[in-house]
Amino acid sequence: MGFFDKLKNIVKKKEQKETDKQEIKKYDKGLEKTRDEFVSKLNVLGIKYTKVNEEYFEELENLLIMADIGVKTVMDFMDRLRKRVKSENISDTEYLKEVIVDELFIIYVNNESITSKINMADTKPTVILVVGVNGVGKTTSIAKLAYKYQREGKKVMLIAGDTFRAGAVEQLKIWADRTNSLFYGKENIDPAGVIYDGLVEAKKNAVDIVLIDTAGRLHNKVNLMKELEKINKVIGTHIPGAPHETLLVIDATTGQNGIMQAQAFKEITNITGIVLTKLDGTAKGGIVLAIKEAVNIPVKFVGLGEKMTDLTTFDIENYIYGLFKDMI
Ligand SMILES: Nc1nc2c(ncn2[C@@H]2O[C@H](COP(=O)(O)OP(=O)(O)O)[C@@H](O)[C@H]2O)c(=O)[nH]1
Ligand SMILES: [Mg+2]
Repeated sequence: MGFFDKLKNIVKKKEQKETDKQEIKKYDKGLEKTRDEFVSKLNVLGIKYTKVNEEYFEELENLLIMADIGVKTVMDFMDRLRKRVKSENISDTEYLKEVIVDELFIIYVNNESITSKINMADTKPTVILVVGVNGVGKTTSIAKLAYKYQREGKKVMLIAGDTFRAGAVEQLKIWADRTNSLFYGKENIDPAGVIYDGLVEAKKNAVDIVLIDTAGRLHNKVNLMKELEKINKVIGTHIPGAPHETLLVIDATTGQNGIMQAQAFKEITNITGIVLTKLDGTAKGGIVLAIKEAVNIPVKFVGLGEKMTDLTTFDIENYIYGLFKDMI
């Protein structure tokens, strides 16, 4: 049984459980733009060519590249698709759509252990460092994570490591209040010092999860590397084994630029997961697959809107469902 058939069963099951149903809805809504663009074009292609031929393949290839899936991934995908068409003697483009869904899933899973799980510390607090360039959605994602953990009954603390940008500390403070989280932050002083003091407070208050916001605007790579090294050292000295996660935030609407950021950050620090924001704002939701291709770091969370509830653990089944629900 291919993934397409499995997906049908999965969706049927998920529609019966209220919490799962809500999750599917988020993906459904958040991927609307991508779906409208990609799936409607795929349908048009199926009407234009009822039989699979070379022109069909070429148009399909363009379509995938336009969805920001990543050139190498698209090439591999097309190779595999051509082979399958040949070996299984597929000629019907309607049926081929199912095979496409199947193969896109295989790309992502591709004999890697994909885990969206957050590495929780054995002894609290769990420290999550959040990095990324300006405007990608770091602070918003921290707020959304705080809200999520808070609802799970955890004691959360936010530390403002973006100390030099006007208003950044205050912005995080507001989110801390809204999410009932503890807060530590001071303006215009060395971030590593603020983080150190924040961690002391976190331990004193028996906090479960510490989320650390950072600045995204250091003039060059060497500076950024030094800054992150210093921050990591402070965290690790104070809490052995921490940070337990370093999440890189990428704005899905920035396409190739976002991929380049992921590559650059991977070189300067140990990124353990990606938060892909603003998927709702792009028709190029294929970037999830491109990131996998470019850096092979798991996408752990996706932002599917601006509300606090709009950040969700990345789930490949829900994602594929969101893209192809009209076909299921
Ligand atoms: N539509 C949408 N907007 C988002 C999402 N995540 C963040 N934003 C918006 O992106 C803008 C910048 O976010 P901010 O957290 O301040 O970015 P930072 O500079 O990285 O801390 C804000 O207007 C957010 O509301 C998302 O998943 N979807
Ligand atoms: Mg910020």
